[in-house]
Amino acid sequence: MSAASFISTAPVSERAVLVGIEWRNSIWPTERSLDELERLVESAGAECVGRLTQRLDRPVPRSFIGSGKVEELEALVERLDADVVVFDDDLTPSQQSFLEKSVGRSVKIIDRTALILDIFGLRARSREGRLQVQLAQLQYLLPRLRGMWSHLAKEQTRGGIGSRFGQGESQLEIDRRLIRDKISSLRRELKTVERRREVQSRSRSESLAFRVALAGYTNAGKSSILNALTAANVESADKLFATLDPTTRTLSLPGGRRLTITDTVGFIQKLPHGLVEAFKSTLSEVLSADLIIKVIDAADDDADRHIEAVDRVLCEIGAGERPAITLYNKVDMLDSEQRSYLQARHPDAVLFSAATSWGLESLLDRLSTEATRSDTLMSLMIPYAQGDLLNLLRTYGDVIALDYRSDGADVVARVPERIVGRIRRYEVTDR
Ligand SMILES: Nc1nc2c(ncn2[C@@H]2O[C@H](COP(=O)(O)OP(=O)(O)OP(=O)(O)O)[C@@H](O)[C@H]2O)c(=O)[nH]1
Ligand SMILES: [Mg+2]
Repeated sequence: MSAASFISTAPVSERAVLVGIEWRNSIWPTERSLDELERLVESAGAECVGRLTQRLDRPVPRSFIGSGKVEELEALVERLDADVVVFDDDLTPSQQSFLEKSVGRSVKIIDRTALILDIFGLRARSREGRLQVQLAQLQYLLPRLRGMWSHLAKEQTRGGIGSRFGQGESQLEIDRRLIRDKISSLRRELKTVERRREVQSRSRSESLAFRVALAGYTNAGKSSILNALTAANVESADKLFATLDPTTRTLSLPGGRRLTITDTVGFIQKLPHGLVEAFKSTLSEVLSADLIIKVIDAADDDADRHIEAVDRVLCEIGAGERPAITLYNKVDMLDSEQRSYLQARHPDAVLFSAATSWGLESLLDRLSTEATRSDTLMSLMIPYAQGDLLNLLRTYGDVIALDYRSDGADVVARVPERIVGRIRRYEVTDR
């Protein structure tokens, strides 16, 4: 039997056609944007079979693309036997339903936002993450119900058996009401979960460790960095939005000082606003960090645009002014000349490779500089009965000199801001 005669049992993946617009003043080349859209489609488990682009000044109100392009799309979908068409820009509900009718053949018409919501739905694991995604999905769906129920509405105006059910309230209205109810109940549930998170996060912010958050473009290697620095064992994968839920781990710097590091959901160009809104509480980990590490994929040609997108989202969540450093990851993919060029262009950035740990020492050095920036140098006399304070200094600060005297430990230490208050009464000022 030849290999070709085996029947594959793998699920057949959906076949997608991508549609992108070359906007007149766009700074991002359409093909690049479509490359990213293709990766999103693959991350959702589908396959790209074709692309269509059009140069436009602004969207056509009724159909988004011109009527000639709609016909072209119809023909392309037919020829390629596609199941779904993905627009790289947001469609209004009426454009979506118009296109769905025009293209016909029960082909789904979706946009980048719907695709991202779908991927988030596939990835959400924690209860909070699932609630956040469900909420964003239903909010997206609500104004789009008309298209889905238009055939039923038609039945009702025609009259006859079945059309009299639910008099005074069309199926569409019933469904809208059900969805609104569901949205309210999700909001309530989310509030409860968020309150619990606030308690946890407050206890973390009261924790004495310096808190670092990894933020950055999706697939830049945030989870890999967490794994390289700590034995976190977080899933890292070559797909977009592999991580949704935040993970926090502790890291001890070479001098012994303890930090916490949090890995979070990635950002992307044209990230749906509703999703940023929905994930605000997850992203609050970034907002409350003492230091944000902005992770950039150094091997990506679009690195500069990624930085812009990351800065935009950080501003949107109110973290634009937080202390931050930039880390170029994946420098194992660059040769030494490219590395030198990158470092010369961004003298303040850290170069690192999570894959090979290249640059680990300078990353740890930099973290140490940042973590000790607000330290106070103190001379202390700590009574032996307060031995735990000495441990506290060793774990969260740096003990520089230690002399055991008869009346206690004579210590010189660099003390982090949040510990100074606890230790001040043992300070010796007359030396
Ligand atoms: N060559 C190379 N590949 C890397 C490096 N760091 C990460 N990768 C790869 O890049 C891909 C994405 O890594 P992740 O750590 O999942 O990226 P992430 O930023 O957490 O991505 P999301 O969670 O999807 O936002 C994976 O295939 C990693 O193996 C690196 O330093 N060098
Ligand atoms: Mg990740």
